[in-house]
Amino acid sequence: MKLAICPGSFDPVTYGHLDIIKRSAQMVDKLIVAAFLNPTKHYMFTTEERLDMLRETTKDIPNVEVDAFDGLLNEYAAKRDCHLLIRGLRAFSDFEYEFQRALMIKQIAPTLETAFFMTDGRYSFLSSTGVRELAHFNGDVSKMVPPYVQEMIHRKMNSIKK
Ligand code: COD
Repeated sequence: MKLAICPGSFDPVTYGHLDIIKRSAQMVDKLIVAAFLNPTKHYMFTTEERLDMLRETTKDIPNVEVDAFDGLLNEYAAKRDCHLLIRGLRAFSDFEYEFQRALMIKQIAPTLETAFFMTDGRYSFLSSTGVRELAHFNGDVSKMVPPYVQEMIHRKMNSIKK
């Protein structure tokens, strides 16, 4: 079975993420979308919220499984018996970071390959960081995230302001 992992923070999942998830899922038998749990990082959304948004927005892609991982990505991949990572590339700045990461992963796990999907031009500007910043100042994120995520952002901002 051709298996791949698409790892990320997904804080929150955006149309940019969903585009690479859909396109890469077409090329494998199963795609695991794995949200990283970093205890030292402050996320806008809790782990459960990030997973819930991922599950809801990928529910129509039958070969996608949503999971969470902590620790090293290569160890998680080994545990899932997976040898392929999927990452997205937006601009040259992504390339430099991703290039270094892919080589580092190759160094510690030589049988683990990383494949890159070029962003769709419509989403080349899009990042979770940008969405969070816009949300913070009540900006319109409707073209950046699905309605379900928009609603979650709305609720989160309301709960913060209370
Ligand atoms: N278009 C295309 N791709 C996009 C877009 C877009 N608009 N937006 C995001 N993406 C891609 C990103 O390039 C990335 O490939 C993926 O979607 C996920 O993005 P994020 O921002 O949600 O997630 P990241 O990049 O912060 O995730 C980092 C990891 C959690 C994967 C990383 O920190 C990790 O592997 N941590 C585990 C610890 C570890 O093993 N570290 C050592 C690695 S050498």
